Amino acid sequence: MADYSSQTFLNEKINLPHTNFKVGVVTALWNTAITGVLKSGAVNTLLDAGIPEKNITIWDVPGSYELIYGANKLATDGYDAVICLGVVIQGETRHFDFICDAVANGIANVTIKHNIPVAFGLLTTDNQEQAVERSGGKHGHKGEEAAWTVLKLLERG
Ligand code: RBF
Repeated sequence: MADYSSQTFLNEKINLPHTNFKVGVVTALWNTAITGVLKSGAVNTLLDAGIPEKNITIWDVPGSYELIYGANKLATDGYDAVICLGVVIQGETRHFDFICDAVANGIANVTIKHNIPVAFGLLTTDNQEQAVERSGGKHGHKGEEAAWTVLKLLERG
């Protein structure tokens, strides 16, 4: 039976028209042990694609909710793409839903308003284990995948 869970396209090589793109990597500090891994994966993927280090801005914001501000600020400052990374873990209260909804909608607004790729690299999990599995574990590396996503869109120039 076909394995519909494996996103093999993520291994496709990216051929950028040039490597002058300025890319922002905005990372939330909450659950920093995991968001740090997402960030390293994203930055390494950009470097592997030929984006020079000087063109990559790394900005750590307090929580995932602030990813919206970070992305909007960098987009306003003329960045070609922004990668947003965060981990929201389900707690006992309804904050999880409010934060996840706000970030999803906020980032969507930034990508539409500024017409640049903005990656939604937000893990929204029931527990820490699920987040670990998605940051280089058995469910892939969502930091690398978020970077691949913006590169794939920048490929068009
Ligand atoms: N930020 C995250 O990135 N991940 C979380 O799991 C998370 N949980 C939160 C739970 C509560 C109850 C609150 C008040 C905030 C949480 N935040 C979390 C922080 C949030 O993204 C934001 O930084 C703050 O609400 C300040 O605007």
